Amino acid sequence: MASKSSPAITLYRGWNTPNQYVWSPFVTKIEFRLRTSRTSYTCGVGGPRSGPRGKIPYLELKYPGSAPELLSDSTLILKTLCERDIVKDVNAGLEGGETGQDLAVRALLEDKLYFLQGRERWVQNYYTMRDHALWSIPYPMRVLIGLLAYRANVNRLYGQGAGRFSDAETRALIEDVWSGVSRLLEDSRRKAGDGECFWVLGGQEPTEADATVFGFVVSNLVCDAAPDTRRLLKGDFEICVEYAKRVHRAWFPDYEMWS
Ligand SMILES: N[C@@H](CCC(=O)N[C@@H](CS)C(=O)NCC(=O)O)C(=O)O
Repeated sequence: MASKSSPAITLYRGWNTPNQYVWSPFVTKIEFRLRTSRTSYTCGVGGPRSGPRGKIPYLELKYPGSAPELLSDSTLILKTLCERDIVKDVNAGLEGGETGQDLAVRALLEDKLYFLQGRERWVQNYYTMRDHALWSIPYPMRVLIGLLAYRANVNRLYGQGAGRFSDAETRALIEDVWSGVSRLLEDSRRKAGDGECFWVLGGQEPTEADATVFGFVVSNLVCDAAPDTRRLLKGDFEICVEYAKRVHRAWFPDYEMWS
């Protein structure tokens, strides 16, 4: 359904924490794209169970005079928003191998790192994760649902493969990912002016990969169930924190910054 009028947009983020980043990298990925396209939106609380695919983020589009439309999956949401000119198609101008590089960075974080870091959150820091993720479910029900979520996550990680590594192996693989991302960012910071944003592919404007990288860096900086990754980013991959800081100052000045 295409429309020339602008729809009202509500982004469902899973938590009732206005002006704060949430722990989901995929939510912040969408917020990054909306903000850097100067597209206004409001935040809704709705959690995974209310979303069309049982996940956050999901997004409601409401065109004047039409029924609300729900979109889900961050990549598919952005594809639809681009097709309808609601956000800029930032990858339209990529040349040669850049499209593949952009896709590779996104896949590395969304389809590999996400599972490796899932172990840190759902296994190593289970109680912190449970109480935050299941905040809307009162005790004692939260204990039961938490155990089901734990079991589901352990099975999912085992099936995907990330759950078959030792803690040390997982950590080394996580470090490899952040090291690769840092190399890209270091190259591009050299070209940026003092305090200016710099972008994953080194261009003048952000691309889709930036939404993902920003989402994942911030998610780890604000997530109390990811203390090792937070230490790793702050200690060994300072460039990632600097990258996020500059984006935060430019595009998220109304949000609380991580400590
Ligand atoms: N491919 C999805 C992934 C979204 C996702 O995994 N969201 C997580 C939070 S980070 C979620 O809702 N998990 C709840 C669940 O799996 O039950 C996207 O890009 O939107």
